Amino acid sequence: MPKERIMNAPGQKPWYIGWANCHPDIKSKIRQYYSIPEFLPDDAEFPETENIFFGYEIGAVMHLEYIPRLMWQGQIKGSKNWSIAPVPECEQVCHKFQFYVEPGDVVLLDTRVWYHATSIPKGQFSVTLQSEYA
Ligand SMILES: O=C(O)CCC(=O)C(=O)O
Repeated sequence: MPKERIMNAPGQKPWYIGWANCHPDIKSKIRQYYSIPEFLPDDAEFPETENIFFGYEIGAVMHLEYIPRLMWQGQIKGSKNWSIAPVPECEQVCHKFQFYVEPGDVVLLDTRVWYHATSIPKGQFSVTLQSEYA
């Protein structure tokens, strides 16, 4: 990508990337910089892969995940808007909602049963670390 686009300079198309890392050497380097949220259960099972989402503006389109565990996600840099919607089976009792996270916030969401989309406020660069637990 040209440097102007990397930096999301005026007139450039924004970009947003989700990177699933499963390389053990990279994982141990990344884990020097964060720890698993302390409020997760001591006996929780964690996957070997973690995801890093970073970029500008666009975020993720509305979708459900097909993952084996519950998701947690820590906001590291910038802020992010989340839009959540129930699956059709729950629409009579569950409602759409939205929330906003800032650096230091941790989201716990069952992304297998709640549709979710994200967007980054204009002008901000968002970095997020995500994994799963059960
Ligand atoms: O953090 C994001 O922008 C997207 C996260 C997501 O789509 C997911 O956890 O399934």
